[in-house]
Amino acid sequence: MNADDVTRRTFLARAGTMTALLVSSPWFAHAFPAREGERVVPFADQPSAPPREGFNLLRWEELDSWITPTPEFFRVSHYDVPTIAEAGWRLEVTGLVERPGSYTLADLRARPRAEVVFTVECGGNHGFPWLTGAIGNARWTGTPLAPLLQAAGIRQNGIEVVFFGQDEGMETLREQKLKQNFARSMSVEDAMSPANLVCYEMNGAPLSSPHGFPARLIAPGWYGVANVKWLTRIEVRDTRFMGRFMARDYVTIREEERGGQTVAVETSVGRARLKSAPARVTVKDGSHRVTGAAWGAPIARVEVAIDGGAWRPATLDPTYNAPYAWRIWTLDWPGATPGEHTITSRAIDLSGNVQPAPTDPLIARKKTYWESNGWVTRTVRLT
Ligand SMILES: Nc1nc2c(c(=O)[nH]1)N[C@H]1C(S)=C(S)[C@@H](COP(=O)(O)O)O[C@H]1N2
Ligand SMILES: [Mo]
Repeated sequence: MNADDVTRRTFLARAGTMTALLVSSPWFAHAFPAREGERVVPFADQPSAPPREGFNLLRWEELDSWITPTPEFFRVSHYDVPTIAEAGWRLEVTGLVERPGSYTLADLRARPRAEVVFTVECGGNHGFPWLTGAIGNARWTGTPLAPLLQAAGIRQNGIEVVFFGQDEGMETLREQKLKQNFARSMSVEDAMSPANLVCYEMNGAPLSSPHGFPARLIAPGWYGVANVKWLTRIEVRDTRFMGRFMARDYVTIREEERGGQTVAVETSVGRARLKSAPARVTVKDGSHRVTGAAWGAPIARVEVAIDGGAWRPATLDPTYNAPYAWRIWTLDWPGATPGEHTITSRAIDLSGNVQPAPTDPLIARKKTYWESNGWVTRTVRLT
């Protein structure tokens, strides 16, 4: 081996390390266009402090990348955060199936790989003044769920697929204290969606404990709560599942009219809803720009109203466009005057649905904080 070879090998090794670094920090390559030297004008209406630490909520003004870096990704855990050792862990596929399955992490990794860029939003986001940053966009990798269910063979009478997490807590049910695991369910049809993944990687690295190591469900197009972390068991049943996070918590109550009567309708939080929000206002050489995000459905357009005025069309970022990921948008705001201004955004999806106004019965007649997908208005004070 000569010196040139050594240099070349060292170079290749270094290049390899560089590539590995870039690949393991995918958000590095996902900064969306910003004007060089622009300055962020902080919103005047900052969210209040969360009642407890640990949510790691998105700070909208810091949004500068399509992919949310994992350390900045919000976290919600309703019970404990279990630390699971890979060695003893298995994912069971059980219940009304012909061939129950039991998979190690290596088994799952050996199966076909698929990935999806999916914006996860907590169903409670924007439901409280302190909860406005329970959202993030990541690249999720795993193995498709449907073939796992097919391999198990769902029996004729199976109608419901329940996803159990390892985390557990004591629940008071009809005056009895009983232990339960976090669990969510879907109809067999919804569970069989080709988009669903049994996910083991987030942003190119194994899932971290707070985000569900060793494996979690990733259900693109559904609110955060459906994406069960620390998966241990997938169980097919012949009755609707009525666990806390399906039927008691994460339940929206809305008043509706039925034959001249007002009725309070309760529905389980499930599929994501069309939504958008202004993320940041920037200024460069006296010219202002609003940047934001839109998600929850394939986005056709976003419109922005300044001080409650006419809707102005925003420009959708042409670079990053994936069916389950948020779409970044910008609106140039020339001639912005000093003083206080409000900025409101609304998204329109490909089917023509419009993100609801606060006065829309969907929002105005909602009695609970879940599914708060109405227009988001932010305030800035310009000098
Ligand atoms: N096992 C389990 N899965 C869970 C939860 C939980 O408490 N336990 N929280 C859910 C809720 S309410 C949300 S919003 C998302 C948040 O995912 P993240 O913590 O990875 O951001 O996880 C969901 N999956
Ligand atoms: Mo959530």
